[in-house]
Amino acid sequence: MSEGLIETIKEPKTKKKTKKPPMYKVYLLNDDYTTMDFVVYVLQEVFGKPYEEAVQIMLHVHRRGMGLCGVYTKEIAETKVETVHRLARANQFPLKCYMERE
Ligand code: TYC
Repeated sequence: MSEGLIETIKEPKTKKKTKKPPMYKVYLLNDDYTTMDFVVYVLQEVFGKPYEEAVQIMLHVHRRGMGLCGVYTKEIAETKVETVHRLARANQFPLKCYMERE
C-alpha cells in the first residue's frame, strides 16, 4: 500500500457537532414600590418557579438588590424580560429586570 493511499483512508469524523448556543442570565432588580406578592407572582408565572422558591428569590432580591431568575437562550431571555416589564407596567409597578450573557 502506498503512503498516499494510507493517508486517504482516514477515520471518519465521529465527533458530533455539540456547539451550544450562548446562554443569558435573567435578573430581577429590587425597588421600593413593587409589592412582594407581585414579585412572587411574576417568578411563578414568568419563570415557572414553585411558590416556595419564588418567595426565596423575591426575598433575596429584596435584601441584596438583585437576584437570578433563570438562564435561557437569547430569544427566550428577551421574551422573559419583555413580559416582566409589560406585566409590571400593566400593574403600575416599577419592577425592572435585565439579561446578561453568561
Ligand atoms: N422591596 C420591595 C418591597 O419592600 C419588594 C421587592 C422585591 C421589589 C423584589 C422588587 O424585585 C423585587 N415591597
